[in-house]
Amino acid sequence: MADQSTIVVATNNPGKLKEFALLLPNYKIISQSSLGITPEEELGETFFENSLQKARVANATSGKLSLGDDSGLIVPALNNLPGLRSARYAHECATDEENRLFLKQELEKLELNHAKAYFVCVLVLVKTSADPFPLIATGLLEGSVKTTMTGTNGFGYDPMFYPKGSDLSLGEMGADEKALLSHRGKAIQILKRKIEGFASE
Ligand code: ITT
Repeated sequence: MADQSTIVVATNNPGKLKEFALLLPNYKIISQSSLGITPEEELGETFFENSLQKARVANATSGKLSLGDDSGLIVPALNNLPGLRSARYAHECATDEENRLFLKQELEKLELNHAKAYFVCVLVLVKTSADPFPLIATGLLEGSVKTTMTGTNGFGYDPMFYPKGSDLSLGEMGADEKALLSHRGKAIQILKRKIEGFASE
């Protein structure tokens, strides 16, 4: 039986890793890179497929509970892009800043300075790489993206994203504030309940 108090987070994104350490205080969080696990190309057509693949790859090497996170930003006015391509929107090896500037340009091409948008996070937790019953949790955060960028907190598109009803971008919020309302924060709360339910069965 895998150690239930340690979770290998199958991400190479330091922004995600920090958020998981905050969101899962009762677990020992290990990054896949510290175990020398390298990610595989993301070939799935859904956030779920990619998240499951990440978790399986991490588990195959670590043998520990492994958590995949596939997430992204969806802008309906841009035909739901960047979507699955969020990390690689500007080009294959794009930095967060390049992706933000590319998004700004794509909005400006449509003469928009803001547009409705939402973040999606799909988490998959596996106990073995062939786990027939992975735990799955999804979180959404509705809001809008603006071409003006404010704040330096968080990562990715945070300085451009304004949660519904907020005058602050995610880039202006503290980590605790973002965790309470974010797509990742919501998905983790659901996942925790599933883990607790599973443990008591
Ligand atoms: P891993 O695959 O190693 O986890 P990644 O960054 O490539 O890292 P994804 O394939 O899931 O991860 O791409 C998610 C992208 O979506 C991420 O790089 C950001 O650009 C964006 N994103 C996801 N969650 C975000 C958040 O909370 N705040 C800002 N941008 C976010």
